[in-house]
Amino acid sequence: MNVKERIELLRSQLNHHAIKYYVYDQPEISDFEYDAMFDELKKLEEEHPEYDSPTSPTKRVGGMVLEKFEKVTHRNRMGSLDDIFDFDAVRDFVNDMRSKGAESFSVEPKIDGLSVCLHYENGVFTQGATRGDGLVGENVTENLKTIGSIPLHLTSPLPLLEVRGEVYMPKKSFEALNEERELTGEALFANPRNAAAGSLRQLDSSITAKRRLDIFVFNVQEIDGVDYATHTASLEAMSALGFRVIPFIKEAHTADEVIDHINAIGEKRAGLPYDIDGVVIKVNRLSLRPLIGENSGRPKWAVAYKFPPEAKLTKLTDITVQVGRTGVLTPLAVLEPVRLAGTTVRAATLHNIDFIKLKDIRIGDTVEVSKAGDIIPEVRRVELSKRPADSVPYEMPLFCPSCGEPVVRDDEAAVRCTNSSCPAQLQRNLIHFASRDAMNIEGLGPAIIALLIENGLINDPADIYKLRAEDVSGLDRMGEKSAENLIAAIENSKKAGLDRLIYALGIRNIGSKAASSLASEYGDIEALFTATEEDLCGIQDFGEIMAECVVNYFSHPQTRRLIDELKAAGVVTKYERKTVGDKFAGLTFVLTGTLPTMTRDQAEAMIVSLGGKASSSVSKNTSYVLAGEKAGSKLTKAQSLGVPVIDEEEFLRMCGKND
Ligand code: 0OX
Repeated sequence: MNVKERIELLRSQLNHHAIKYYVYDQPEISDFEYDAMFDELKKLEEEHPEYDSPTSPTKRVGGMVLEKFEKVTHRNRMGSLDDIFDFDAVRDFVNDMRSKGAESFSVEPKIDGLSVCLHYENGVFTQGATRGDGLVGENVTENLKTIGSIPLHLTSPLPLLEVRGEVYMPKKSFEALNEERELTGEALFANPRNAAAGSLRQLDSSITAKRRLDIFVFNVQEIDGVDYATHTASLEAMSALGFRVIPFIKEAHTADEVIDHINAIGEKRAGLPYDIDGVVIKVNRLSLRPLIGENSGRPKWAVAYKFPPEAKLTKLTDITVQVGRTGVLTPLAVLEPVRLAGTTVRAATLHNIDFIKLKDIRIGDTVEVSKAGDIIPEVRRVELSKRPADSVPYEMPLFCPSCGEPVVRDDEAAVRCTNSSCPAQLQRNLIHFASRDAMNIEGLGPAIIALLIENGLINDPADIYKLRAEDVSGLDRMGEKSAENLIAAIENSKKAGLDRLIYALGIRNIGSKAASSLASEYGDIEALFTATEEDLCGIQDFGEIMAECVVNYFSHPQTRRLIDELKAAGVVTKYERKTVGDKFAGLTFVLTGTLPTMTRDQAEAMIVSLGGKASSSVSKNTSYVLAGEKAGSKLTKAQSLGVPVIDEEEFLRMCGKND
């Protein structure tokens, strides 16, 4: 057997075993044997790049890094379903469909993930795309290849096949991923669906490969050369072709049978290793679909019955009040712990006093809690029959629970502590001021800030710049070295720049993007003291509320004092365009592939700092394409347009780093 034949044999055996393992859960060989075949194939492919194939099983580990996802116009519209919420609506749907000739229905779980379509030519997986708006989605082929249960080669070489399915993250993988992210300090995903969507939209497919996604196929979008009479028959055929097909699908003939199966699926729901949020009911006979038709992309021959959110009764033992950064007091229900949709719920937000009054929620009540969108716990209603006789309506505290100063009620439902030096507010303000996207003072986290406030060392952000190493080193758990490091970080933050400073001030409704716009438009913090709402509304993406918040903030005498003190401490309050030279003035660079020593951000920062521009697409106006390993289509385009292509070494020379 020659090398080419050996490679082909290994590929076809690995494809066969992947289907047995991932799709049918019936492995025929051990992991060890699979790995040995995989390693042999990988080695042969490395030695013989001439036999490379985009659908080799070795491509499943990812590694292709894209600049952005290409848009894909779907051959077949990826319609969305109308939702229904009760069994009367199920009966109406069944009766309506019967009047249009339907004699049977398929009933299947609705997987809570994201919809994709998979395109096969001559049995080979050629393209996979997200649903997008149903007409145009994104090409996520490389990422989909990392999902073991998506066959790269079908068991039969059909000329053309397009199927649709739901990509999801199993509950266990979701929990493990979030645990890992908690350890590394990354933001947690709210639910498995968001985690699956975030994972499938990674430009680096090796990240997707690590995320353990899976798929269930639930519809044949297009097929050449074969006709199936029913949806259930088409899915059986898809299973034989190597797809992992939606489970617990059942054919039902009457509304009662449909409802029985909805209930049966509902009973399985909590025990399933993945999330489902309802049941899809489809007219089973495929020839009826075009006759029944659709309503702007919503098929009339199918509906999604959505499960009611899980709700449980529990006792509300207390109402506590939190003071936010802007002084708003938020009431929080303290609950007797209760298991809900996979987690233990101990507290739920009560939003504001109007919410409490509307539902007449009282301490000691038994309340029904559910998870809104199955994520955030919410008090839905009070079980009045269980209300203690001596209960009294709840009133918000008249004094701030943190500083004891009187609170005021806004025209909105919000109750606010207006004491600008309230410790709870002050602490949150300072945490924000020092945070990474604001002044980025490394080492000045919540614990140290709390200590500094407790010890009377800081009362406002300007006090940070008055700290000396000896003040800090005396604090609990603070050695001399860490004190010095902290003072150095504080010193360094003075140069953070006007954009970060404005964001750090914590002006209501001004996020980091708005702060950047203010910095570049006004150039100097002083100019903001005289800016009018009218001027501010002229800034792109600025609305009246934002403008009002800025004017209001800069009209306070405390703001004047704070800014004067920050200036006196040497904090930069003028906008400095971050350039250190103009070598690259007028030049546009496009980056592609992975550079040997620099990250993309570093290279882009260097280009901008030397007065150049970094762009994402190659055109005849591109001055240079900076290409690294695995450079993609941009490199080809640069070559075809005659744009000079440089590598990292050349680039560093141009920057003046290598001479
Ligand atoms: C699901 C799911 C979604 C799409 C094509 C015909 C109607 N999330 O599990 N959609 C459909 O069917 C739609 N079926 C499903 N099982």
